[in-house]
Amino acid sequence: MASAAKLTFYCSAQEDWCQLMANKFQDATGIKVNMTRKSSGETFAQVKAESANPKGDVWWGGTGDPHLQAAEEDLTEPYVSPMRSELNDWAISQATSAGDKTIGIYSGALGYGYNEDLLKANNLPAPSCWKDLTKPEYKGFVQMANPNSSGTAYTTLATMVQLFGEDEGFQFMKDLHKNINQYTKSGSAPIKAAGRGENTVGIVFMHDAVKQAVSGFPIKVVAPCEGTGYEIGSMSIIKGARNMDEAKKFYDWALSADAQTLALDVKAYQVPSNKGAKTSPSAPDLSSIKLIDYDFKKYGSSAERKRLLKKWDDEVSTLPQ
Ligand code: S7P
Repeated sequence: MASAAKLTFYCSAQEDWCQLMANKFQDATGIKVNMTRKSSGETFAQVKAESANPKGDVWWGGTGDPHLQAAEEDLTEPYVSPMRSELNDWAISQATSAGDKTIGIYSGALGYGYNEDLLKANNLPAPSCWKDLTKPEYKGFVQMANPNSSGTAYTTLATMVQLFGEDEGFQFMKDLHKNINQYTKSGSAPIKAAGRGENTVGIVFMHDAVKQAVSGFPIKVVAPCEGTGYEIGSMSIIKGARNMDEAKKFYDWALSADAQTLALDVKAYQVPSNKGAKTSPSAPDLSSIKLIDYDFKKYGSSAERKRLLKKWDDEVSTLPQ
């Protein structure tokens, strides 16, 4: 008797979005989905650790840099989906730069958000630039994730190096470190904590801050004055996937306009890669934000990602606060 079709789905977007994608794909195809949610850097580490005996089939969501690193390290499988003609150019560039081993599924700008009530209660001025967050009055009021586990935080580190240059970018991270109250595992945790009133400023993707604001929390979203980096959230099929046909079915479905429009059901306000997918009026308008020309090829390369993370571990995380 043939066993039922199944898919092991590694997901690095928000938990509620991961769950929705798993359920809707299962409903649409009858393929039984087993989903695990982990942050981008953590999923990369898992895929690498399992490479001799792969357990996952498809990795959906999370920042593009670790997906590019996985492609370079030959941990993922090339695939050209028939859905590609429906996608924006930036999503296809992500694929072609990685030998078709990954593809863009959404895009979003980095920034931060703050809890307006807590800011007022602590007599703090409203920050509007990256450098504001290094001022002494914000000591203990800022939270970000650890760049080793989190794609959001690695994007932050790579953004500072590109925006200010390596020396000044690392100096920024060191100055910021003095004000950090906690490095979380997950990238969006700092703004969820701010929404709950347990933290004041969270360095996150702007869409993650918007989600808190539209959910009714007193969160103000900031596009920093100096300019900022952005992500191309990506998807990859894991090399040696045990359920390769199902992985390709999921991949094609996840690139469709209907599947990408599901994001709105969970207030995920990234820019979708399918040109026909719906966007929300609440979504940050990327064309009005000062974006750097983020070098995905360089900062998603294995050598550069490893180098920057080691330097952050050695020179920033070990400093006293
Ligand atoms: O789905 C929201 C989002 O911010 O989560 C992804 C993020 O990388 C996952 O969290 P980590 O920072 O912990 O890796 C982003 O790709 C995405 O936009």
